[in-house]
Amino acid sequence: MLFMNGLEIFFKTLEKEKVEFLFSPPNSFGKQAEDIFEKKFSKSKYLERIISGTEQGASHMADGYARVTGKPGVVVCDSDTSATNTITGLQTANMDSASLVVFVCHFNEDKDLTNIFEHIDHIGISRSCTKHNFLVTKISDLSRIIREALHLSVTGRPGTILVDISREVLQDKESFTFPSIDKISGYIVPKLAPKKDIKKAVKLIMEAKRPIVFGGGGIVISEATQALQKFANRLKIPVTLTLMGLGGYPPDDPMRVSWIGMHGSYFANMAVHNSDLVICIGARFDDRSTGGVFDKFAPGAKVIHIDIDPSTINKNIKVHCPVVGDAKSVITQLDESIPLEFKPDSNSRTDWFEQIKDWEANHPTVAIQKGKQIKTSFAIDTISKITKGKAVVVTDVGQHQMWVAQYYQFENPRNQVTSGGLGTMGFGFPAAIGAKLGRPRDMVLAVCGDGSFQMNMQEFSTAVENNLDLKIILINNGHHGMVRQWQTLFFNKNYSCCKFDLNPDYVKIAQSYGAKSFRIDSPKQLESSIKEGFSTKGVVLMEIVVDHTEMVYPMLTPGGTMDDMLFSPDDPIPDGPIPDMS
Ligand SMILES: Cc1ncc(C[n+]2csc(CCOP(=O)(O)OP(=O)(O)O)c2C)c(N)n1
Ligand SMILES: [Mg+2]
Repeated sequence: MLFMNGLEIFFKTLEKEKVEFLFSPPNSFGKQAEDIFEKKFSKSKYLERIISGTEQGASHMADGYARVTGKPGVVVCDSDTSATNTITGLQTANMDSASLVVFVCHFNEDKDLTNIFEHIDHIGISRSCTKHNFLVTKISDLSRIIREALHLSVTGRPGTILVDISREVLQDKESFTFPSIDKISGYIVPKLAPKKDIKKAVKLIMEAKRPIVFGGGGIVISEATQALQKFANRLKIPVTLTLMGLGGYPPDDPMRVSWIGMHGSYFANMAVHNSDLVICIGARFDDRSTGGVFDKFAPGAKVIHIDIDPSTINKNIKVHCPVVGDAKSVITQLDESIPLEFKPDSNSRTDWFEQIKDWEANHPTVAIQKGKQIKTSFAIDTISKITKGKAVVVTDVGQHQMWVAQYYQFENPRNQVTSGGLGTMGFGFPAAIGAKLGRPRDMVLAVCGDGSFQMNMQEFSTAVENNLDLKIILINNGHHGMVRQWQTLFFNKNYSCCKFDLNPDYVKIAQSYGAKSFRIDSPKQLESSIKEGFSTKGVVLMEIVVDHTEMVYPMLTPGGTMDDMLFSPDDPIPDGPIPDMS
């Protein structure tokens, strides 16, 4: 029998689970764990340590890795402020159903329940930003709990897990086993939906004249793209996507109808609003994708809601037909349950598609470059064309994020990485580092706002030290552009605190970390300069100086419904309370 101490069991279990990377800041293991790691695991083909600048950075890196690979991203940190710094990362990942596992190890003296210096209740703090959390107080539980944590993070609706491991456990000795975790008590992952729900959904689908699929991140997570293409093309059902669903359905498929939401396309929002059947798959009807006026959502439509997580159903929107199950399995069940000879009524479908085309013709989504200053929309459109929509694009939060969603034509699932649920500024750069580590052969771009970038730009050291071939597009509008947009539209142009009086020299900052960098400020040179940056090896920052007055349109009118959009500053703003921007 092989006796090991808890520290060894900890690393050994992660190694046997084939965890590729351990994300953590420097010195986070403490002396004894460093020694064990160095002696026994530093040559492992797994467990490569990625040293970040901060724990928040580490958690976004692990999150980015998880989103582009579908595997759990792992952070290891000490039990002090190291752990509290991961909370933003945990909530960011959890709101977007990303698989992040944070191991809080009491590497040094035990601060548990003693109320001494640096004592923290990790379980209490992390409860609301995790899918589940564990406190490990017995060494005999350690290996099993690690395995369960990793398993829980990627199964069902993926999410975040925090595991708090006491000092005693890490010091104790025990025989090492790699316990099986076939069943976790009380944890059921639905796959197939009950037949009666499928039957009800099938009836609604066969009767519908103006159906639409409202596809969310669940399509990407369950790898349902092909099943959905087959289903939608056969039954002639248009497919629109939420922000988190982008990449989940190809842009050139004949059924695709752009994307929906606050800055989604007019015609996609109109199609949802005027449909008679919304088939929501793996989305949660949040206010950014629906406008937030839940009682007036698609007023003439019945709603089928397919989701693996029953708690999302009937939360915001009253649903006529709930279907709990895995998106890909349920789409296949529906497809197989609709008789092969069934054909949707061709007149009503032709009218429906023509109507959507008319709406598109009224307000198409096109990027126009006018004037001497670069428009961000045009820059993103140019990048989409250069990369043919095939790059992994990781964004920060703000106007640039919305222009990426509008103009980057994501061809493939798991290629769009963005903080949709929490809107975490500072997410983009570290998440792009994790994404590049997870997908080393693919082109990875970080598209960052200048405000967001300043929140985590210390992570340059990780990108450069790991020789990543990572391209950073820094959109410099000298402002918190999204804040400025809201102040322009809704706060009488009271431009308070949105302009950077001191915007640093990003080219010099990048160079001081050993990255390559240059500035682009002329529309004429935009394309050639970006191509040059893309063909330069290593970490390359391209700072694009843009017109700070450009605004993201269209935009759902705050407090309005999905058919009520603004297209220019001249459009009248309705009276009434303005919802929160962030
Ligand atoms: C950590 C954090 N703080 C504040 C906000 C509120 N907020 C949302 S967008 C935004 C401005 C973003 O500025 P920038 O990164 O420069 O992007 P831009 O809008 O200019 O493209 C702010 C302050 C947030 N989402 N996250
Ligand atoms: Mg900005």
